[in-house]
Amino acid sequence: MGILFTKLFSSLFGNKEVRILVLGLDNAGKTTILYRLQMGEVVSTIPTIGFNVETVQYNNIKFQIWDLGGQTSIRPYWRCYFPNTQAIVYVVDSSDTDRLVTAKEEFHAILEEEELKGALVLVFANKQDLPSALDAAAITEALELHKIKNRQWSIFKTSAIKGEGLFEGFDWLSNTLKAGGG
Ligand SMILES: Nc1nc2c(ncn2[C@@H]2O[C@H](COP(=O)(O)OP(=O)(O)OP(=O)(O)O)[C@@H](O)[C@H]2O)c(=O)[nH]1
Ligand SMILES: [Mg+2]
Repeated sequence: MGILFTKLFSSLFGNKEVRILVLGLDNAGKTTILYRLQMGEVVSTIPTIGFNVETVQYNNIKFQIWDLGGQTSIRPYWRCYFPNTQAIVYVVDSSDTDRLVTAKEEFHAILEEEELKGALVLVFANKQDLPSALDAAAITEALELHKIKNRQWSIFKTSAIKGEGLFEGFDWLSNTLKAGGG
């Protein structure tokens, strides 16, 4: 009864809690994004071995954000974090054209995972401040986003360094979650 009441209470007053995973190749900007969202500033990062986790309150939703290391040798451990995930934020370095095929392959492998079947997908085409960055249409094509079936997804251009695009992405995520997705 107590738990039921608490759940009812928090759904009425919007304290929804959502677990999200931030995935993507190493150097994509995942940790920079996490701390930009949490603290509103750019922190200097080192490659993540393992994970960082922070809670960010946004739009009446408490996002528990898991930022996982993206190096080749660490990627196999991503799956340990898959259960109970409502949304995936997939971060791409839009200037790293040499590795877009790898980014696409890892992305589609994630989409195949049974445990992530119900998760919403938000793609961040990051590092838009760099002159060599591909735009959202090019990243959409490179990642073959239009092949996604039976799942809500969206892509946003971001610059974690400048703090651009991140909240637009989280607006989409919170609106889609509130509308019953994920
Ligand atoms: N120019 C530019 N650089 C960025 C941006 N976002 C991140 N970076 C830089 O890219 C480098 C890698 O950023 P991280 O956030 O550590 O990358 P990561 O995805 O967490 O990498 P792993 O932890 O190894 O998986 C750092 O030097 C960041 O400052 C961006 O929007 N623009
Ligand atoms: Mg990192």
